[in-house]
Amino acid sequence: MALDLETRQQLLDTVRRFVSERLRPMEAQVAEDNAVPDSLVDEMKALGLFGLSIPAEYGGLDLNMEEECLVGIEIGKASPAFRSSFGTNVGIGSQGVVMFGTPEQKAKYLPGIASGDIITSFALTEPEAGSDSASVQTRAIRDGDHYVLNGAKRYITNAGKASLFTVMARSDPDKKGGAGVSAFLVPRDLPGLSVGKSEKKMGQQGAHIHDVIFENVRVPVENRLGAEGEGFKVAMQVLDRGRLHISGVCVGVAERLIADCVAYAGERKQFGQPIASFQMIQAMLADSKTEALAARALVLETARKRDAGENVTLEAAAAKLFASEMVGRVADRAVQIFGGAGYVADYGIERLYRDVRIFRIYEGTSQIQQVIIARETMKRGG
Ligand code: COS
Repeated sequence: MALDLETRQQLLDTVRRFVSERLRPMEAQVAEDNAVPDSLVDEMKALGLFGLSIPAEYGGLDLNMEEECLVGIEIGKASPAFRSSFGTNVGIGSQGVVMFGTPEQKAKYLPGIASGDIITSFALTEPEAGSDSASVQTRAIRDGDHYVLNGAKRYITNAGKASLFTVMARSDPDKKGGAGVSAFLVPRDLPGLSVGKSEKKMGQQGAHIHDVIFENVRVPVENRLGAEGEGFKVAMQVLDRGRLHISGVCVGVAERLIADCVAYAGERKQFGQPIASFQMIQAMLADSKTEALAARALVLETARKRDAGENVTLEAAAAKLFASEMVGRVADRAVQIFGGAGYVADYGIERLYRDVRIFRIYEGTSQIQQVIIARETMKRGG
């Protein structure tokens, strides 16, 4: 159920204050240390950020998609590494349980996910199954009242801290593609599950991705999420939703970069005047602002459609495609407007330029979004 407008405003004001007073001053330090301090994570927990999307009966804030995207926009104004601390709990790590979990699974896991006591990860990608995610090779062989999991997952966000994984694995080797895949809730402490090192990345230092290895991990049948063979559809519906959330974050980063550019262009003087007075700088600002406004409108309109019960597979893919490409262009223009200062580390612009690059890749590359948009458009007849 939607929040009343006053409560919504209060929530957004609180998040805005948290971003400007607590997160932004820590950005450079977090990037340097490649770690978000536990004390800040505790503050995020206290604000309810881990439970934005979890129903109220399980202790979450129960936001609808529009509200979640609005929070995502505000959070996007701080380094995206911060969001990653709670991003899997709000999105791909929890929504399988919210949408497809049994009452027992929900009661067991959602309260801990909402409070942040349980950190979650979504384990779909494998070395040989990236964009072609239906071809997962991790096996789940039924053995009495267990499934035995064997295989390896790659680039799994928050795996280092996760205590609960949503794992897509092939339960029927005779079925090709998504049809043979099931989803499982796999607690980290099951014997045979191990997590690899944190990968060195281009950006978003402070957020971590790891391999996850399964060697004869015995998962109780009651931990299967959805019916056997339905795991790929679980993953796709979780991603439909996740893509919308990410799009909101892209809008937030873009709005922040535009504000940073306006401030800098007003101060920086060349040829005896602030560079903001030059039309070529203004043109870059105008393009960035126009594109950010368009992305904001697309994201929020799609979120409202989803809240109204419409299928938004196409629109969520379009929002992800447009918003992630848009923030890449905005970040590129920001480096240009800042000039040399955009290229050196002190101003943080080059850091954001690197940080936003992953938005065009994870939760489905731009090219996969194009595939989805084209297919759905043809399915709908236009
Ligand atoms: N919602 C519900 N069901 C969906 C769905 C969705 N969004 N997308 C696909 N499905 C269903 C299809 O309807 C189909 O069901 P039937 O077999 O009953 O007809 C089944 O799933 C297989 O779908 P499809 O034939 O479209 O699978 P493909 O392998 O051709 O393509 C893409 C699927 C490419 C769209 C998918 O693999 C994908 O999104 N890849 C990117 C993965 C990704 O985002 N990875 C990031 C890692 S997670 S951070």
